[in-house]
Amino acid sequence: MPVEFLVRAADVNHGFGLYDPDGRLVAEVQAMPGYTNRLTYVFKKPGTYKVLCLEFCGVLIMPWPPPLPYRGGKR
Ligand SMILES: [Cu+2]
Repeated sequence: MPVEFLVRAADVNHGFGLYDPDGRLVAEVQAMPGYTNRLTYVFKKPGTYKVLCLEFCGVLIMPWPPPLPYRGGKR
C-alpha cells in the first residue's frame, strides 16, 4: 500500500529519513520551511518504522500498519 508523506519544516531545513524495522534507510526527502515535498513509499512488511532527521534533530515512530483511523502526524 503506497503512503504519501507531505513533508515541510517549521523552522530550518531538515532531512526526513524513513527507516524500516531492520534499521535500513528506505526513503528520504528534504524538509524545508515554506515548501512541501511529497514522498511516496510502498510499505511491504509490517513493523515499526522510524522517521529520523538526517540532521540529527529527533525521531518520529511510525508503526505499520497504523492503528485505525490513521490521520498522520507525530505520535
Ligand atoms: Cu532536523
